[in-house]
Amino acid sequence: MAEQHRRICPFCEATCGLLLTCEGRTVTRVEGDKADPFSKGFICPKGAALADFDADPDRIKTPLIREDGEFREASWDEAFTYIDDQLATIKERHGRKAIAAYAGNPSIHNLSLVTYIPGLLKALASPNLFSASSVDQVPKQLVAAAMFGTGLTVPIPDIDRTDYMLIIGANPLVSNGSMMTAPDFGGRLKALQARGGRIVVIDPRFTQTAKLADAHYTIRPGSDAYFMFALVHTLYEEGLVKTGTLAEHCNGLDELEELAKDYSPEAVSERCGFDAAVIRQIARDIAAAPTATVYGRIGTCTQRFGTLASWLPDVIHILTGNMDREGGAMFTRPAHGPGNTKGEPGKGHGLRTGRRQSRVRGRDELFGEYPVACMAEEMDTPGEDQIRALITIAGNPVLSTPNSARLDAAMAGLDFMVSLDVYLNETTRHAHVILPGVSPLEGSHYDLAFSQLAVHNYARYTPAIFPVPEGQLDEWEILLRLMGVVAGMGSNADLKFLDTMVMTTLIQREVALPTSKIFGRGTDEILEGLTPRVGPDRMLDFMLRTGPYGEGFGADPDGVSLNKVIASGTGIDFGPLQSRIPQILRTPSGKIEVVPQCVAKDMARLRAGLAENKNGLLLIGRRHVRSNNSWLHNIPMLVKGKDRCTLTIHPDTAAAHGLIDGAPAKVRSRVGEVTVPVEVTDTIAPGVVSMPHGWGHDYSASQMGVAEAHAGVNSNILTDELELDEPSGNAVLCGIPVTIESV
Ligand SMILES: Nc1nc2c(c(=O)[nH]1)N[C@H]1C(S)=C(S)[C@@H](COP(=O)(O)OP(=O)(O)OC[C@H]3O[C@@H](n4cnc5c(=O)[nH]c(N)nc54)[C@H](O)[C@@H]3O)O[C@H]1N2
Ligand SMILES: Nc1nc2c(c(=O)[nH]1)N[C@H]1C(S)=C(S)[C@@H](COP(=O)(O)OP(=O)(O)OC[C@H]3O[C@@H](n4cnc5c(=O)[nH]c(N)nc54)[C@H](O)[C@@H]3O)O[C@H]1N2
Ligand code: SF4
Ligand SMILES: [Mo]
Repeated sequence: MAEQHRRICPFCEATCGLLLTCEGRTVTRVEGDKADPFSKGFICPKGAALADFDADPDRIKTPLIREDGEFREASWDEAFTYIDDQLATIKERHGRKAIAAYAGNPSIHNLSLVTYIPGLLKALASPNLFSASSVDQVPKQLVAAAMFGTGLTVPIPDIDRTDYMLIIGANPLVSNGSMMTAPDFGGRLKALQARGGRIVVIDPRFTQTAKLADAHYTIRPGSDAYFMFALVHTLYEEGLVKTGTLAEHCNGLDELEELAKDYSPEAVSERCGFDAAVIRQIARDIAAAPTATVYGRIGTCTQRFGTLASWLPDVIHILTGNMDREGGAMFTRPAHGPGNTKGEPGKGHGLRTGRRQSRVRGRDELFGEYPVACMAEEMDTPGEDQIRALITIAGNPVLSTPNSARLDAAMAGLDFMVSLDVYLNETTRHAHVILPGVSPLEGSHYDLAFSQLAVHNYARYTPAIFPVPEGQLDEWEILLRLMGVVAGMGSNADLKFLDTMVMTTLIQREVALPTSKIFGRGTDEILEGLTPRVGPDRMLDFMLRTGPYGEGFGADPDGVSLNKVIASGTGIDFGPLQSRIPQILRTPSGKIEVVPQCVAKDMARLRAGLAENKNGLLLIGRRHVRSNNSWLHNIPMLVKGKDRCTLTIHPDTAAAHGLIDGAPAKVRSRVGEVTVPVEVTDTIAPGVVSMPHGWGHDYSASQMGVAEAHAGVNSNILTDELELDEPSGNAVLCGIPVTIESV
């Protein structure tokens, strides 16, 4: 008999509510859940493919051990005994620093992973931690931490109430939004226009978002910081600055005018490929709009001036009175109680970075990690503390990080590698042991990260639809077992004991906080209050009950708990975003640091770059509505149709290089070369070429039949591991200098 189940989509940051029709263990239909108060029935092609992903016969379900270049199925005990043996030997011979870890993007979309990875990494006690953050959003987090005090205090464009939205380096109609959780982004943009608002898009490509916008302007890749400084310059020069009452909460406001002095629209026009008069007009429009917001994403983060280009939108918010007010940029107040709701309101220890440096390049640690662009050199440069073993969790760095040919070779040289993943792919083929993750439908779901980046305050939860299959382990159990291994407790530590230990640590920290709802209470009493739950659901319940709306284990009977969220059905609505400054601040000064050090220190580099790079071809990326980074290319309905892994190029640029539509071209950068079919289109600016990332499924030994048949080319063979956004260490993936010739 058919049954219907709700499930929050795990595939992207929009967190849409889906409705699944199931017959037995089979999902027969996936649709948008109209009853979901946040996503209201929205669904995209990826969400619709959830059933196909669940049923994908290539998804791995048993531990795999590589022997003589071939993978064979193994029992869990055999797999963990092998892992324990290898890691213990490496640690004994080379020390804890020799074992590294990389966590990929789906780690954040998966409740088991997001709650249990921290414990594993702590037990690993290695400085060599990496993640997809440093090919993504780390500049935004650096700026948030430096200005407001924590890395997730990210101002969120108040899309549902704003009158003007400047979208720069983002294509939310395709990506469905990122670092800003807003299901049906397109519908929200149309509603913005319908209430008389205006949308302006700045992108080297004429994207789907640009098509919907009221105006679109192209920009030279990597020059967004100059453009936005020119907006700031104009605001000052034309007397348009109106900070209002926020000024009393700001440190360093008066430095801004001086910093922007040299970047008049006329001074940056050529560098940006942007008409100075248009820049002035945009500044005036932002200042004149009743409310306005600036939203930047991958195009402004994964570029040379990623930190500055992620900071400037907030400067514009502050200078135009749009920071922390309705219709501007605001702060979410999520129910699970992240750092900016803990401790004394309005003050904290702020950003701490540089507690250690990477061995080869001497890069500072940031948020406990080194830039992933440094990972290969830490593996292939001999010496003390060289990385010899790697644990990957839900990551595919061979396709997603810069100079992937070097990383691919470095991984092949590791003494040992273990991967927790759902596919045998370009990265996991290097593993000696692959541990299989479960289907998303076999675990419960709550978005810890995205509920703190959402445009509305919600708590939404969906339970597991199917049980974890007989003989498989849930991912949190796998992580606990790995934790036991790296903590020296052997291959088969008592998971119940470890789980209680992890939970107890969280409780102990909370009851010691004088501002906590459960300050001074007994750990055992709280632990008892969480029974009979275990695993991620227990942790989630604890977070919700001690969070800002929480019932505090009896302290506030009207407050929330996981039971209450479950009882609500589609989730609890805590209302639209509200002003939260100064309570949300966690800087030592108790103020917004308007010009933080990470920004001030990078101004000289910005100045030096003003004269550079006016000609020459620059490579950028792009996304497609039927892709998800590197890992949904094995789903037939998502790869059907014409080849999407092409090099798009403007007709004039193509003609100048003797390239014709459909023919292959050779693209070269400092680090590599690829051959890729050309797609001539006037939807891209002259002098810029674009290739999507996440393709190149033609590595031998991977096991994804559909993806291999639609292999495409790995664009990260061209991106350069030495090119970083200096302050954050984020990789530069947009604006890579390349040369092109026809083949
Ligand atoms: N050139 C270029 N490169 C880029 C980008 C770009 O724009 N241009 N974008 C960057 C960005 S924003 C990101 S986020 C990174 C992504 O970088 P990664 O996170 O390294 O790569 P993904 O392609 O997301 O791969 C995710 C992996 O997780 C596995 N997986 C999926 N679901 C689960 C699960 O539930 N459990 C487990 N255990 N495994 C799972 C998949 O099989 C896959 O191996 O790529 C970056 N790379
Ligand atoms: N369908 C789909 N959705 C996704 C993903 C996916 O792979 N497919 N990935 C998810 C992930 S992990 C993330 S992080 C988000 C990313 O979300 P978005 O940032 O919205 O995604 P992109 O489509 O990469 O948009 C970046 C835009 O920046 C432009 N650009 C490139 N260089 C520059 C520049 O120098 N300046 C300016 N102004 N623009 C530039 C590109 O042309 C592109 O249109 O998407 C998420 N959603
Ligand atoms: S927009 Fe994102 S969350 Fe919504 S259905 Fe598509 S992939 Fe899933
Ligand atoms: Mo990302």
